[in-house]
Amino acid sequence: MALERTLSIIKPDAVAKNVIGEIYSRFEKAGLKVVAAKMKQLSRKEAEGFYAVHRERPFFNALVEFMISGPVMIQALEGENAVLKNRDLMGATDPKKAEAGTIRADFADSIDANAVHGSDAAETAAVEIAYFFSTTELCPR
Ligand code: RTP
Ligand code: MG
Repeated sequence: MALERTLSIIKPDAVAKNVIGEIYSRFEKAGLKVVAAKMKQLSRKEAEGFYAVHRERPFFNALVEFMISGPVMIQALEGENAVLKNRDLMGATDPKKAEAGTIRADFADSIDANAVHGSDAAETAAVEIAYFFSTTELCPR
């Protein structure tokens, strides 16, 4: 088992629903620790840069518009197998397909407004954490 870090974003829909605490509680119950956090209104440039891998996808513009539609809560989480653990807590991208009891099943309304982001691999997690947090903003390992 590896102690890992992953990047999580509570998206504008979930922030607007006032469920930051409920989502943090799920991280805590699963043994994931918050090692950095900030609330932020993303600029268009920041959102486009963050989701740059999806630039050519048909949903890119809608995704960026949604991500800048209100403030987001961004956190780096640490724990055993943090990347996969967080993806399990999140559930499937489309909340209609998300397993009962997952964050997306419980709080998301659609594939566009789907409550949370989570890194999909350890390598992308490192890039995504560095995208939002400087080393001095992260708890030391
Ligand atoms: P995320 O990156 O936000 O954690 O979501 P994910 O890994 O579950 O899904 P990904 O394939 O990375 O897609 C990023 C976000 O784009 C939107 N999307 N829309 N309409 C569509 O077919 C579609 N596919 C993806 C979703 O909001 C997804 O979270
Ligand atoms: Mg993704």
